[in-house]
Amino acid sequence: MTTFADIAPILERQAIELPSWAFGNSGTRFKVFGTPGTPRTPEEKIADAAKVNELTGLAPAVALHIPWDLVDDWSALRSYAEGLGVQLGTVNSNTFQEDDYKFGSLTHSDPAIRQKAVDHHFRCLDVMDATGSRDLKIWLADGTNYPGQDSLRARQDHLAESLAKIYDRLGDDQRMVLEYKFFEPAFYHTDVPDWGTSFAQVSVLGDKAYTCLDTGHHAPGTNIEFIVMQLLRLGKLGSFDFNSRFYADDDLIVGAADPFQLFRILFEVINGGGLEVDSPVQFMLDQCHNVEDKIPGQIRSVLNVQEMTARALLVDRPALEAAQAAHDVLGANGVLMDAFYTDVRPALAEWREGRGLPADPMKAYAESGHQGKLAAERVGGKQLSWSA
Ligand code: LRH
Ligand code: MN
Ligand code: MN
Repeated sequence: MTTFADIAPILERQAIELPSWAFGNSGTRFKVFGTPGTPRTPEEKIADAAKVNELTGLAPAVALHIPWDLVDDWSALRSYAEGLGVQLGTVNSNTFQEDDYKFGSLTHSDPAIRQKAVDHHFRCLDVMDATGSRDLKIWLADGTNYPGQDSLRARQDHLAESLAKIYDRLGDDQRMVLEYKFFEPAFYHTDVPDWGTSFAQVSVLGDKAYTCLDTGHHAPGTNIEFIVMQLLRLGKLGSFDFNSRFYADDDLIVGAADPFQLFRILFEVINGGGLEVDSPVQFMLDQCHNVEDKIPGQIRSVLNVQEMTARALLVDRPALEAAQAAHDVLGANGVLMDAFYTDVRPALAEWREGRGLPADPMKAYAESGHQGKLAAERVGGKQLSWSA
C-alpha cells in the first residue's frame, strides 16, 4: 500500500507555471466581459500570479506571451517578479496577430515574411536572455481553410527551415517546445496539427527541441494519455499546456470537464518519469477565465492538478503489476479506480498547514478580501484582455 507520507516528497517539488494571459479579461468572439480588479500592466498580472503562489506554494513561475507582455526593461520586470517570489518562465512567441501573417508565418510562401517571423523568435530569445527563461514555446496559427489553397508539402519544408534557424540561436541552457493543434484558426489544415508532426519536426533539430502537449488541442475522444506515454517514451515531451474542454479549445479550468482524464494523464506522466527531479517535462496552465474571477480560477486549477497528482501517485503499483501479469482485467482496473476514487483533500489540507500554507487556499482567498481590494485599487487605466 502506498500512503500519503510516501508521496509527500514528490508533491513537495510539484511546480505549475501560470500563463500571464489568464489574468486578463477574456471571452468569446461574441463578448469579452470585464471584471473589476483586472490587471492593467504586465506587473499587475505578475502580482496576481504571485498571489496564487503565495496561497498554494504550487506556482513559482509565470509564462509570458510576446508581444502581449511587452515592457521596456526586462531585467526590471525580472527583479519585480523575483521580489514577489516568482520567476519569469516560458516565453510564448506570437505570430498570429499581424496582417503580414494572414497566409502563414514560419510556413509562409514568401521568404521575407518567413524571415520576419524568424526574427520575432530571435527577439523572444533576447527576452529570454534577460528574463532568465529556459523555454521558447512556439504555437503557430498557420494553416489553410480550403483544399488546394496552398501546398501542404512546401509549407512543411518551410517550417523545417524556419525552425532550424531558430533552433540554431538557442543558448546552451535554452530549449524550444513546439505546440500542436488540429484546428483553429485555420479550419482545413494546420501546419502542426498533431503530436506526430511536432515530433517529426523537433526530432531532426536536436536535443533542445521538444513537443508541447496542450490538452485542449485534440479531437474529441482522443486518448491523450496514450500520446503522453508515447512522447515520454521517445524523450520528447517538453511541456504541458493544461486546461479542459467540453467542445473545442475551451481553455476551461483543468480537471473541470473530465477529472478522470486528468488522472489518467498524470498516471502516465508518473509512469514515464515525468515527475522525477531531472524530468524535461514543464507543467503549465493555458487557460482563460471568461466568467469566473481569475485569481481563484487559477488557484482552483493548480489545486486540481495537485489533487489528481496525489491520487495518481497513490496507485498501488505492485498490486497493479501483479494483476496485469495475471491478466486479471477487472482486478487491474479496480486497482487504478481505487486510487482515482481516493479523496486526498483532507490529507492535502493537513500537509499544507504543516508547510505554513492555508489548509484551504480557495477559502483563504475568499476570506482575505483581496479581490475587493484589487477592485478598489485598480481604477483608471485600461484593463488588459488575454490577447494584449
Ligand atoms: C493556441 C494556444 C497557444 C497560445 C495560447 C494563447 O490555442 O493554446 O498555446 O499561445 O493558446
Ligand atoms: Mn496552448
Ligand atoms: Mn489553445
